[in-house]
Amino acid sequence: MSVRLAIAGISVAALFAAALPHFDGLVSVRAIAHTDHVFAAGEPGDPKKPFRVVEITMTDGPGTMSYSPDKIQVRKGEQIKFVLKNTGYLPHEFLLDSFENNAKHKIEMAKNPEMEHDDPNGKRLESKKSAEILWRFTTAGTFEFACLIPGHYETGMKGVIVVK
Ligand SMILES: [Cu+2]
Repeated sequence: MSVRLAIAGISVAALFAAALPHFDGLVSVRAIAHTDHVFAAGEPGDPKKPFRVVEITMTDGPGTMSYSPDKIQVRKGEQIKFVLKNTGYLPHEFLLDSFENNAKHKIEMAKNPEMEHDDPNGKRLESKKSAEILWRFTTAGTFEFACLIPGHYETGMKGVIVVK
C-alpha cells in the first residue's frame, strides 16, 4: 500500500514537471499571436475613475467602410469609454494601437482572417452589435484605431486619436 502511494506521488510530480514547460509555451505563443503587446496607446481604464464617453459608429455600404468619427482628440491621462456600434452588414473590429503595431497586426490578420479579438484594446463586432472599451491614454502622441479584417482598412476603416 505504501509502495503504491509512493509511486502515485512520483507520477503526480512527474506530471507537473512535464506540464509546466508546456503551460509556459502556450502563454507565450498566445502573447505573440496577439501582437507582442505592451499596449502602445496607454492602458486599460479604471471604471471607478471618471471617464468621457465617445461613441463610434462602424458602417459599410457599396464600396465604403468607415468609422464615425474618425478623428478624436484626448488629453494625456484622460479616460475614454468607447461605445462601439456596428451599424453595418459585415463584421468589423476596432483595434486601438500604434500605427506600427496595427501595421504588423494587419499582416498577421491577412494570414489568419478569422482571428477574433476580444482584448482590452480591441473588439470584433458582428453586424448590429455593440461593445465598450474603457481606456486610459497615458502617452502623448498620435495613435490609430483600425479594422484589420482583410480589405477593410484599405476601404477606409481607420481613424486617428491625438493625445496631447
Ligand atoms: Cu471592418
